[in-house]
Amino acid sequence: MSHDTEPSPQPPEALTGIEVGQPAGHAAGVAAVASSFRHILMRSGVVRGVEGMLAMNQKDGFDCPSCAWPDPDGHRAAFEFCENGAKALASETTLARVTPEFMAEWSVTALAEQSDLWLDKAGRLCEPMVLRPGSAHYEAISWEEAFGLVAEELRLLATPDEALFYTSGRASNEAAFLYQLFARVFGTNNLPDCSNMCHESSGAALNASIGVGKGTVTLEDLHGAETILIFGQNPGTNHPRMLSALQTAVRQGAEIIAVNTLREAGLSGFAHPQELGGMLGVSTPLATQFLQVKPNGDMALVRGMAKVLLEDGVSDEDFIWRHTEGFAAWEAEVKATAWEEITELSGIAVEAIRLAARTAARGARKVISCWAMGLTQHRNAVATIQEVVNFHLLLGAVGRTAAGLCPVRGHSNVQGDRTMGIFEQMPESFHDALDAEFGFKSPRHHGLDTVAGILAMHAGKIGVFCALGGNFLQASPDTEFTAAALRRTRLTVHIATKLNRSHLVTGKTGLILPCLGRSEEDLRNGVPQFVTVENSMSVVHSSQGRLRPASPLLRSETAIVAGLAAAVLGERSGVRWEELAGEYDRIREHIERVVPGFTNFNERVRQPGGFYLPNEARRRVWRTTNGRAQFVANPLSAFRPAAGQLVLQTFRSHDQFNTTVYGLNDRYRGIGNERRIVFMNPDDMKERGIGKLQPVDLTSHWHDGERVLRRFLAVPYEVPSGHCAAYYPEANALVPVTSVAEISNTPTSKGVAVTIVPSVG
Ligand SMILES: Nc1nc2c(c(=O)[nH]1)N[C@H]1C(S)=C(S)[C@@H](COP(=O)(O)OP(=O)(O)OC[C@H]3O[C@@H](n4cnc5c(=O)[nH]c(N)nc54)[C@H](O)[C@@H]3O)O[C@H]1N2
Ligand SMILES: Nc1nc2c(c(=O)[nH]1)N[C@H]1C(S)=C(S)[C@@H](COP(=O)(O)OP(=O)(O)OC[C@H]3O[C@@H](n4cnc5c(=O)[nH]c(N)nc54)[C@H](O)[C@@H]3O)O[C@H]1N2
Ligand SMILES: [Mo]
Repeated sequence: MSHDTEPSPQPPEALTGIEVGQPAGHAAGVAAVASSFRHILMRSGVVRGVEGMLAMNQKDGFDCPSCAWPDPDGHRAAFEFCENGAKALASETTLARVTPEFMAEWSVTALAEQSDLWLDKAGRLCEPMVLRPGSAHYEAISWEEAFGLVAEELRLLATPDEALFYTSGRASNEAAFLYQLFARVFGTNNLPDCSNMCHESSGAALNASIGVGKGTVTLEDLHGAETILIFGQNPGTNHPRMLSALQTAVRQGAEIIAVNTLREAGLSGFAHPQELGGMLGVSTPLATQFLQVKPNGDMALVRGMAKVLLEDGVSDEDFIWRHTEGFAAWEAEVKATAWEEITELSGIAVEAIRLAARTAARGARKVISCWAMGLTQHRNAVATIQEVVNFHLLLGAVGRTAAGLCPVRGHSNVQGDRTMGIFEQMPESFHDALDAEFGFKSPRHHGLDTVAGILAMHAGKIGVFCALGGNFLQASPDTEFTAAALRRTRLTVHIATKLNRSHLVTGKTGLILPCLGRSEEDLRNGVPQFVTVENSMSVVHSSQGRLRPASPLLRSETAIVAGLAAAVLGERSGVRWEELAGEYDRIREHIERVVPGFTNFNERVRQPGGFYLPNEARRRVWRTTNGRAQFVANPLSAFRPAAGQLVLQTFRSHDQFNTTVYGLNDRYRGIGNERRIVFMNPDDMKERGIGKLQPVDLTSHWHDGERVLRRFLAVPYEVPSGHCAAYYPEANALVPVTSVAEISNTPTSKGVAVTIVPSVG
């Protein structure tokens, strides 16, 4: 490494002055409205901010760059967004700029000493910039020279598999489709993505169980459900618009059962910020049953619920007979599981498990299960999700109106990117269609996912790392290890809107290629283009930015990918890259012929609101190996660390979008002005001689050694004894890179064994 001092991969350790109050009893209300406007007005200015807010999530506007929750099919409010969507928009439409002059002033080492919040506030990236070998500063570079540099480095590789092409889930369908095509024509399936760290476990579980890796319900289904189970999810913060859907369901008689290790505000109640009562703080109670599970106790809980129904003799025999396989083996497994084991692992009493199971089995058994990272980021995540599916199959609650499975996605287009082929192991049928369309032979051997990619970089096997969005360093586990891995490459390339820590920990050479954001107008040859995205419920719709770009030198993601591909592949491919990037309809014509479900794509996506992709499991057609939905009999498990250790989960505050930190508050949990904290059970604190707000050191334990984070503040909180929680990305350094979920290879960000002791000095 040629820089004088290596920039630190960690944010600085300074504490900022914590304020601790009471956790909130419900989400949203007028505080959410006030917070939305504060963020927008402070960062984007009045005109740009309000213009942006009026176009967001409208049928002719752009898709909110925050989460993947769907928009209503019918009527939409004038402001169809939430507090955190407003923060995402404010961050994108900020008036601050990161220019070459800014970079001349700030060395990479000096930038690395700033916090993630500071880096985001530095503003929008304005023109391509390069960090040359041995240089301490980024400097301007022309687009053509930048593309040439990437081409040169890629040509130097011994094999195409020495390149890694990462994608974050905000990329549009069009950009993602071109990007995977570029990687595959180049000759590799090394297409890791953020999904590898997110809902990969859901995809793996659902594919094996019901033959499709996506959810099976629509917003209408949710409105009509009788029972909604919400596992391991904090919708008040991460999917605020889900709360309006839950409110509608509750008003129509649904009962909500929340399963979480913490009593999150958004699960308890919701004051709709766009209703008068809500503004005044009148909240609709949401969950009527709150099951505070032990960390990773969900599989035991769901098994218990199934055991209750089997003991009650409740099942949908006809459905099981016609549609499923494996029932007998699973039934035997459930019956053989002792109640003591179930209550011990779940931490929930038999009576509460009975009530939950019988609630789900009442009425017409219109049951929907929603889940997010509290299930997917554990060692046995795939088995846990399959137990949820088993429970639904028992009740015949899949592929029926108002019943089904609902993995709630994170990034606004993470599901679409996968549909477009961003995956290191796409099925044979996709490759065949791609090859036929473009007249080449795509590589068939599987590529590297995120964790495998980090290990390969660390072993010196990767020369070029390229990222379409995201913040790979801060999103990945094991921050120090991942930093060392990135530094072993020759070139790191980031197509990005905002400066982040991944841009400061580079290969020998580092490149930043700045792109347009969702909210901005994308003119190609003078004609405004739109892109498309797919939400969490498989609706594909258009997204068209309206605002003036942050800088005239920005290019769209699609144009940048095409530019890279043209420079790298030139005559080698028959693909007319520049022509495709000149008119996105042409890209969509290719998508239509390669990806199932996109017939008449250009026409249908121009219909207001877009269209639903076909989902065969919804129609009870099962694309599994034997054409039936599978009961999968996994042995019961739960992650239990050694004596004296606690299970740490790393989660989001209310003031962040993944690695982008908008502020230092976590309003619903009563935290002000600090992120370096660990939420602990008061008894666990007492046992360790730790007082309120005392600085503590956290050590994670793994077979390859220990990882330590110093000087976090201990906050007493209502977490089950044996559990604790700290914020992502600050705590990522504790997550061992090889601690992953079985099958899905997802880092176990919600299940890390730690010890906590008072800091000395
Ligand atoms: N504003 C905002 N919106 C976002 C994001 C953001 O950062 N900010 N991120 C987006 C992305 S990419 C994603 S994937 C989603 C993430 O959405 P969430 O999954 O809601 O995100 P987390 O903050 O990781 O919250 C995990 C929840 O699971 C609970 N939990 C932890 N362990 C367990 C367990 O073992 N069992 C159970 N039952 N519960 C457990 C935690 O207490 C917490 O409530 O949100 C998306 N939307
Ligand atoms: N410990 C721990 N680690 C986790 C998680 C956890 O719960 N705990 N969650 C995991 C999850 S669920 C996910 S999804 C990943 C997220 O991983 P990533 O998707 O890699 O991370 P983000 O923070 O969403 O990426 C933010 C960056 O994206 C860029 N960006 C923003 N908008 C755009 C755009 O429109 N185009 C382009 N090209 N770039 C843009 C900006 O430069 C910004 O800094 O992190 C994972 N990591
Ligand atoms: Mo995610």
